[in-house]
Amino acid sequence: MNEELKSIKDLLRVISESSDKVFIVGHDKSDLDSLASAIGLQALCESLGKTAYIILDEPEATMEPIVKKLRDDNATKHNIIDMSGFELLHDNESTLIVTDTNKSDRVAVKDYLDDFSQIIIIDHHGTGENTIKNASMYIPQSKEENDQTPKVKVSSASEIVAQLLLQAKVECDKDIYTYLYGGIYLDTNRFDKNVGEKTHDITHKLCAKGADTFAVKELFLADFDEDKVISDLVFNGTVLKAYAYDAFNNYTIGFTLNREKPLTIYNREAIAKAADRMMQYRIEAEFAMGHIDCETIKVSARSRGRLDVGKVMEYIGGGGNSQSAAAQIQGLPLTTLEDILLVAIEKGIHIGDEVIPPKDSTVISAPKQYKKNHQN
Ligand SMILES: [Mn+2]
Repeated sequence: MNEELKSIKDLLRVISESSDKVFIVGHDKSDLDSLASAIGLQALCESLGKTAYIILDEPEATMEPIVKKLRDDNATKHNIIDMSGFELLHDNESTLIVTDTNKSDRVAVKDYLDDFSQIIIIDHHGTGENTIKNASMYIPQSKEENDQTPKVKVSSASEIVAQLLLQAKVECDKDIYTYLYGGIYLDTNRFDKNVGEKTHDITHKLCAKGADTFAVKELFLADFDEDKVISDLVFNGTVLKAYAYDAFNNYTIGFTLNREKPLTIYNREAIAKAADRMMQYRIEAEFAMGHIDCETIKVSARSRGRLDVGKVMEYIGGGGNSQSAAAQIQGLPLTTLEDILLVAIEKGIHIGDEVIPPKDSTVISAPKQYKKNHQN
């Protein structure tokens, strides 16, 4: 049976009364809210005389840069361990605190849930089928019964943990207030959504305690850098071509690649995001491509669905559906791949079930260099 905790006071009491050894875990694919709330909880547990460990078990390669930075800065200070550390340290007397999720399949310790003497869940997401059983839960519901307008009760796990630290009058490192502010900043999309009555009050108190709002903005600059790479690729490397199929159907297709430095290596995400970005514009379909290592080119294709990009990607050895598809090609220069795609489309593009060759094509927008080499 899950026991529902009604207030911050109840939650604080349950944590105070828990065992001397505590493990704290957030959700997989950790983010700033998940890890910041875990760090705050670790400090709270220590102030209550417990030994508390944070479990963060993610492959280095896919760990978010912000999470990696927080982990590296705090591994020793806040006992951040991975699953091998957990296996050495846990015993049947220990308590587990789950933060920022309530789902059993999203926690690193999913195979050990029966081994804890007690589980406490702190979350701001709705419960469901996979909600961890036999736990004490503090999950402020976002919607009252019979209430048509959902009221935001709490923005984030970080907001709850900030309330806990304030309630318990724990004096922390300023860094912790900064991280918690960052967790709220992330989950409210910079105070744009899910901001509840208490959220402003709590963030005000975090600032009064010394949260460095400037540092939080700095933490988020990593996103800006990634965005710039994508923007550069999109705005400097896109050719827009209009293909006329009949008097009424004129389809504009985007081809995006780094024409100036074709050998530039991108991460896969960046190419997919460039394709997604292009779909904000008035085009029918988009092909974004770039090297993901010296040998391999990745193509991400998107369409509104009228032009079947899945079929086009199959033609070059990839796959997907009519609206979203991809391919990886080896041993081919990037510009040759673009030419192959152009020929494939000139030969006839899949529109629904039919293959229809265009009657005419016009370059409607392109970098100067491209225009010089491809006069119509
Ligand atoms: Mn969250």
